[in-house]
Amino acid sequence: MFRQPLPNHRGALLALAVCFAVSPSASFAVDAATTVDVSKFAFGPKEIPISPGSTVRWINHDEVPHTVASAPGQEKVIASKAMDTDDRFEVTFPKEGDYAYYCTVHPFMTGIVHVHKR
Ligand SMILES: [Cu+2]
Repeated sequence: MFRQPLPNHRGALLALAVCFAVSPSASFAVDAATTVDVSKFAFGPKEIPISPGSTVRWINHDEVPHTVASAPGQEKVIASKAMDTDDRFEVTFPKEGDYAYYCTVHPFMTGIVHVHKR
């Protein structure tokens, strides 16, 4: 039958309220996705600084497919499929850290996402 999802939902709301109460200056940007252009076999900008909870959007402008993948040895936070021309791929980064990534088709293409509170 129909199960009420209320308790979980309530918990999430409470957690959100607590966040706001504890750090009123924290930025809860609403879809302020930072765009990285994949163009001429490079990520631009190569390094991007964002706040925790922000989203990065990669857009492939090249005529060849590229991927976006966490660098070897890194937690696999970033893992796109092959992106054709004009394809987009997004990742939201909830945790602080430096996320190095590369294109698995062209490993010389590298970039890094710096997720830090500011
Ligand atoms: Cu590539």
